[in-house]
Amino acid sequence: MFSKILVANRGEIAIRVMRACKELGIKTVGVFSEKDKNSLHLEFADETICIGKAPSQESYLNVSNIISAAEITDSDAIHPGYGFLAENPQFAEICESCGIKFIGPSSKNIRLMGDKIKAKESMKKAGLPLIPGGQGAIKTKEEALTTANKVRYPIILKAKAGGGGKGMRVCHSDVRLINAFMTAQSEAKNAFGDSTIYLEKFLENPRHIEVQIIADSYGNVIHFGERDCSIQRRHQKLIEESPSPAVNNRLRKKLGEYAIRGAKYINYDSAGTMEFLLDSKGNLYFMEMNTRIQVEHPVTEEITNVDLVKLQILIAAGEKLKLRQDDIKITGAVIECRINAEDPDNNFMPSAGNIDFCYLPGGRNIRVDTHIYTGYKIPPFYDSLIAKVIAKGNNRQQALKTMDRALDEFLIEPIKTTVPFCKKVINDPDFKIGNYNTSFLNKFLENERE
Ligand code: MV4
Repeated sequence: MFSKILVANRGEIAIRVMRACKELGIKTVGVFSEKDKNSLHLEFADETICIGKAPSQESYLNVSNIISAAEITDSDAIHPGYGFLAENPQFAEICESCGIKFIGPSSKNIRLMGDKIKAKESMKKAGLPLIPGGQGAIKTKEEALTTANKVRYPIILKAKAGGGGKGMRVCHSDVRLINAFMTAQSEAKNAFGDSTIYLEKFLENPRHIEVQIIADSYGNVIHFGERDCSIQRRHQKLIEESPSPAVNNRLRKKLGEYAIRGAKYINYDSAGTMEFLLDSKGNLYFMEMNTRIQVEHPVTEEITNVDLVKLQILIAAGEKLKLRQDDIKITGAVIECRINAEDPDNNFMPSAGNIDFCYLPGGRNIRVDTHIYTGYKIPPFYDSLIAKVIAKGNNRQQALKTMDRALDEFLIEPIKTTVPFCKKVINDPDFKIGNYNTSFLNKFLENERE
C-alpha cells in the first residue's frame, strides 16, 4: 500500500481524494499555485508544496514542477483528479519511469483512448456498436463529401484529439460541409495541436448515457450502472443523474456488458467511464472512453454506496477487486447539480471574486462536495465549478424534492452562480417526468429568452 500520495489538483476534487486517503491511512501532499495559498484543499493535506505561478500552465499543468514536488516530499504515488494532467499519457509515462505510481490506467491506455479514432477502432474490435460514419481520419474535403453522402446527412465532424465537444461541427449539406471541414481542422489544430478530423452520422436528440466501471490488474471488471448526462450546455454537463429515466434493467444489462467487454479488451486496470449515445429508437452506440475519475462520480457512489476513489487507489496499489458484479445494487435515485461561479443571465460568464457569505445545504439525503467557504476568494485562473450538490431519494421524485430544498438552502453572496438556474431546470415539467435529451438545455434557454 502507498504511504504518501501527492494530489496533483486543487478545489473540490483534491479534497475528495484526500478524504479517501485519510480513510485508507495514507499521508497526503497538497500542491498549490501562488494564487491558491488560501485554498481549502491545503487544510486537508498533511503537507503542502508550492508548484508555481497562478496560470495552470506554470503550476497544475507543469509536469517537471509536479514530479519534483513528488520527489522532494518522497511521495510514492500521484493522484491527478480530473482535468489538468489526468489524461496526459506523457505525464503518466514520466511517473511510470520515475517509479512514482500514477493513480489511473497505463499510459498506453490513456494514449489509446485519447485518440478518439483509435478508441473507436479498438471498441469495434471488442464488439461494441459504433455510431455509423467514416472509417478513420478524413484527410480531404473531397473525402469528407464522399463519406457524408455515404452515411447521409446530417453528419458531425469531430477532432481525433478532441472529446468533450471542442472542434465539433454539425453539417446538413455539401455546401456547409466544405466550409465546416476547414474550420473544424483549424479549430482542432488550435485547441489540440492536431488537425485530424473524423466524421459520424449526426444522431438527432440522443441521450448521453455513460457507464462507470472499475477494473483491477488481474482482469476483474465490474460496472456500477449508468449516469444520464444529457443536460449539457456547450458540452459542459450541468445536471447528472442515476439511474437514467430512459434505461430499464434490460438496457442496463446491455450497457454494462458493453462497458465490461470494452475494458477487458484493452486490459484496462483503473476507474473509467464508457460514454454512449442512446437514440430515440433505443439504439446504443459507443462514443468515447474517459480514463479518469470524473466530476460526476459521486452520483454513482451515492446510488451504489461504493467509494470509487478508495477503490481506484487500492487497485493502483495492486489490490484485487473484492466486489463482484452481484454486490452492486442500484436502488432509489440520485441527482447532481453542478454549481458554477457563472452568471446564467449573462451567457454563463465566469464570476470570480470574494465570497462574503456562504451557507452550504445539508440535512438528510444531501451531499455537498465543495472547496468554498465564507471569505474565500475565487481565483479567475481555473475551472468555474465551485460545488456539487448531490441529492438522493427512494425514487426520482423524492430525490428531486430534496434537491429543490437543498438549492433553496444554498447561499453564496455576492457571487453569481448556477444555483437559481439549476432550480429552474429541475422544476421544468418535462425534466420532472424524465422527458429530456441532449437538446433540452438549448431549447430551455431559447424559451427563457422569449
Ligand atoms: C454526437 C451527437 C450526435 N451524433 N455525435 C460529443 C461530445 C459531447 N459533449 C457531445 N457530443 C455529441 N456527439 C453524434 N454522432 C451529439 C452530441 C451532443 C451535442 C452535439 C451538438 C450540440 C450539443 C450537444 C449536446 C450533447 C451531445
